[in-house]
Amino acid sequence: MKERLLALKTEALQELERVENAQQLNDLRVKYLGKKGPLTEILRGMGALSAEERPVIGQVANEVRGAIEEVIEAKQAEYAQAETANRLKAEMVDVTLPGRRTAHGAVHPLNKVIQEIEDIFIGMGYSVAEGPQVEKDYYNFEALNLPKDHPARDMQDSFYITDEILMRTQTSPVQIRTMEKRQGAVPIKIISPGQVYRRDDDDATHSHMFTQIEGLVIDRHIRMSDLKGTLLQFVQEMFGPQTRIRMRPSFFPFTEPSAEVDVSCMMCGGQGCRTCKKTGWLEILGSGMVHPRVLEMSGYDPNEYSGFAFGMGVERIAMLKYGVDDIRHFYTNDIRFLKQFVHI
Ligand code: 2NM
Repeated sequence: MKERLLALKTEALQELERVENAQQLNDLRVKYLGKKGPLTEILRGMGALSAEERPVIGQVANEVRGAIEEVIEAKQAEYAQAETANRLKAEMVDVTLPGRRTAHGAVHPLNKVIQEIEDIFIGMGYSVAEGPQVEKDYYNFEALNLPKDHPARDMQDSFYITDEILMRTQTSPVQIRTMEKRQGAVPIKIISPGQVYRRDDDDATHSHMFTQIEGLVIDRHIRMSDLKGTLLQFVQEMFGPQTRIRMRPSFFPFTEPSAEVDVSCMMCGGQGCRTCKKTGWLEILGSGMVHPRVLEMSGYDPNEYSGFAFGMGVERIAMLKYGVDDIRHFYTNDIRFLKQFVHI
């Protein structure tokens, strides 16, 4: 029996020498050490041995098993290592390779200017209010002291949806809605940015849709100097601390008195250049003290409260700021135009 065991060991080790892969190795493990293998069979037959022989043969059998196991385990480790090495090689990543650039969007120049203006007014305690672009005639005209027969309400000038509903022509209806909602409470300090619509033929300086920001302040004792100080603070934050303003008398149905506000040209500092047509001034704002009838219609007693309001075109400011020569660039979405603002 000892001879059989030693022969088995020699045979197994010889066969293991010739093994070429993990599969073959496993097959040999099953063949020699498995439940149906010769070693198991020999051990099972040990019951027939004498008490003297049993431990001797048992020891030899264990040695044979141990020798075969040792070779199998060594080879298994070898194959496992080789497999790991192969996988690492196959999955190797060169972390020093430059990455692929992904295309990414950017904030539209008009939205950049809106955000900048919002930040300035938020810094002065204002809130941002928004409202519908499809608006009732009442909020867009009637409540702004533009009665039915007013020339500015010409059907030719606005996009009407029905007799009573139109695309808003300013963002002032947002301010009327705010006054209504606040039911006479003060203070109101809001700005309202958004798209507005007018029936115009598009050209380099006109668009049937454009962007406006209007502001409204209502409280007790609000006067023209508050308007002037607010707008001076705004333009100095927007265009630089050396910026000056001048106010010229004007007319709007919803403000009295009304004023057109010019800023000293940010291109030449007021010296006169192409941008300001040699005048040193640029017209960028309309403004005034809220008309008593406007206050009254929206629930504010004009004997107790007063307010100022102003409005500006965002495209015009963006065109001045970025040197854009055609308003239509803002809407045609030519990627070559938009890309110029990615880093600004
Ligand atoms: C402007 C110019 C002057 C204005 C007035 C109002 C309201 F609702 F209070 F009556 N909101 N905005 C206003 C005043 C707008 O835009 C050129």
